[in-house]
Amino acid sequence: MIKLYQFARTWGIPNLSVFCVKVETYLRMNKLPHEIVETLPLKGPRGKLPYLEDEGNKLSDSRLIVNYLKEKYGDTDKTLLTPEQQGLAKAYQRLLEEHLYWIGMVTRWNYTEENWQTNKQAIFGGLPPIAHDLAAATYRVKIKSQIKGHGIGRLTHEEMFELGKEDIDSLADFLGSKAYFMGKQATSLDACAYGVLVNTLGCPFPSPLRDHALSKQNLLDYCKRMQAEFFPELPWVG
Ligand SMILES: N[C@@H](CCC(=O)N[C@@H](CS)C(=O)NCC(=O)O)C(=O)O
Repeated sequence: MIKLYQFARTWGIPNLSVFCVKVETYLRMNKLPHEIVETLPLKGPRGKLPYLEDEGNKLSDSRLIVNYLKEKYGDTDKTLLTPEQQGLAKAYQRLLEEHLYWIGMVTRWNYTEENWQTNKQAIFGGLPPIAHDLAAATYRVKIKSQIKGHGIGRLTHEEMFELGKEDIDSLADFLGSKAYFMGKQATSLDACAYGVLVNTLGCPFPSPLRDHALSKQNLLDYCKRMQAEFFPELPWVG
């Protein structure tokens, strides 16, 4: 049985990590039986979550995990999408994971004190009190350095949110009135898009990015639809 290692569920959404949501959604979308193991990133092969075990194979990085699952259990994207559509879907995946994701990271780790406390409690709240503060402070230094290394952390918040709003506009325009990002059927891009969008729209992190995303009714409806379809046990909280 496939084992998916990820953060504990919180806030009424599948996961506080966009990459964990992506893999779990992909598994459910493709009806691949699996069990969930709750853990923290340090235990992962690359020090990050999610990671996955399957028949003696231990994989980390959601992109490589999805590639592995496609190769081993079948790739419905290939049957549903033309090569041109596959290229477009890949480009959107990169927008979501390599750009918009990082704006979400700043919003949680280095924006307002209120957001930081919410983030800290969700990730480290399960640890004993002394370990809790120490682990949170150590990780915060590490993530702030990642944010700076990426480059997004070198912009002002105002500049960064302007770029994030462009991403949201692009996603809202591209989705339009379609049921899923690539048309009438869900593809792996939806696993990824839902992961990022539910972590923007469905979480308690006030920001200009979330306000802008909430103003896009089609993105909000999409998130609610995806959650009802693939996580029916989690009623939308928002
Ligand atoms: N490219 C990786 C990114 C995974 C990732 O950054 N996971 C975060 C949680 S969202 C993590 O575990 N971070 C811990 C760290 O950087 O120390 C993937 O697609 O899986």
